[in-house]
Amino acid sequence: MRLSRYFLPVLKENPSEAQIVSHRLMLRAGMIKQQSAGIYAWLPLGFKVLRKLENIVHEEQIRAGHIPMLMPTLQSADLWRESGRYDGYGEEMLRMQDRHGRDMLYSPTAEEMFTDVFRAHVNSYKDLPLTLYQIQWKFRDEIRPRFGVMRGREFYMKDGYNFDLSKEDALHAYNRHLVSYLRTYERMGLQAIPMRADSGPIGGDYTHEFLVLAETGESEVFYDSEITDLSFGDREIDYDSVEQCQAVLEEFTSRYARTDETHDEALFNQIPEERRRTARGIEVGQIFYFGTQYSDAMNAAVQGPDGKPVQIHMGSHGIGVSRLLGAIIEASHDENGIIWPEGVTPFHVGIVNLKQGDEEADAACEALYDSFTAAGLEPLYDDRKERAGGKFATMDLIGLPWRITVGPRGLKNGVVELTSRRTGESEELPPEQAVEKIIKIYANHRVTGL
Ligand code: 5CA
Repeated sequence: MRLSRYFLPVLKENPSEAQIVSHRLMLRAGMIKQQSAGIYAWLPLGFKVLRKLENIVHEEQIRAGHIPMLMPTLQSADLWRESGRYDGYGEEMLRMQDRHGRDMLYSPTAEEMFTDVFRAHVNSYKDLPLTLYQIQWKFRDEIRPRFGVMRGREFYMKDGYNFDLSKEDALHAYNRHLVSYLRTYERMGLQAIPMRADSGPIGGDYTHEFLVLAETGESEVFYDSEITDLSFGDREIDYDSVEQCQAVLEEFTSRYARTDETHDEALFNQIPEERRRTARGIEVGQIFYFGTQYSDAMNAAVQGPDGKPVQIHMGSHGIGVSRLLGAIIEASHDENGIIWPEGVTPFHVGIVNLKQGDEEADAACEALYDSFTAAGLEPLYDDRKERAGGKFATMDLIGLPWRITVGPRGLKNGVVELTSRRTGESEELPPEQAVEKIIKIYANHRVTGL
């Protein structure tokens, strides 16, 4: 993409309405624009990152054997009356009537609708296990929408639902989700810690929240510091293996890590004092096993081998896809702007032309642009007739992890400058070597975008 032809409405001034750094930087970098309280327009740069996060989630869900589909955002209230949640859900649910006076609602989550699709089409034990999921907009009329996309009213969520024949099978689905979530967050450059949590209006006894540690997080968390040494890394897991998924669950959940809702001071105090940590965290996902609560209420059973009906054990599993943008920025920025992890960056490399209009500089930039594009990478070329200082400031603000600076002086010596956004370190090298280096860096971070 050439910056002169892109739509990147960056703001020079700090917007006064933003209280936390991620919200401020998303507004300043031209990623989002507020349309109503807690409802945002996703401008091209924000939309690009949102799509990359969505694609990572899809890739990891499909790897775990889960099946993507799409539900409508508007649902009939009748389904929710059947499950018994319509009255209890309260003011967070946005309710409306259509022209015939039928009660409708904007989905805050979709247990009922998935259970409804399941009961309409699945009749036999032979069709299980089954996990269906979607990535779709949700609406919760939060009493205090704040911090930009972090607590929105309209937000983008991956929600998945497993259907199993026994508690044992459903707990395997739970463990499988935990493993796939660990992989997902790591690919996004995040450490998200599974913590024992409270199940709230979704219900059920088994639930973990995934939290990214950040001072601006809304949850208070308590954990054993050993947990932050764990990393999933690039291990290959057989998602069908009960033992392998169980082993990962035990590794990542055996140490003390709880949100304030489930915190137990006496247990916490059994950890050696130097390892006890109290901090704040951003909840980027949650997994639940809730048994037969919805399948019973909605008569979703299948026929077992002996012809008798078998109850369905379910769980649901969510990732806050739009919230993740805020969480990543909270975890990765400096005073000049965002620092995108390679796995989610909107463009892979920025090209800054120090002297637009200079024949040699222009030609060198075009050649770099073509090489990256041919290699399947997305460069952002700042080809505007602007001062170098302004170009650097924009690149720093939008946070591309790598920048190549091209100017007549360097070109005389056959070199360009390659700069890391994270460390600020620069090196001079011939353009072909800079290209090679960037291609190598991204070899393990391929995500298709827009
Ligand atoms: N049905 C279950 C799992 S699919 C469910 O709704 N879980 S949830 O309530 O925990 O939401 C899943 C994730 O969505 C949360 O972990 C959080 O990351 C994100 N989320 C929840 N509310 C908001 C909100 N108001 N703004 C942005 N993200 C949100």
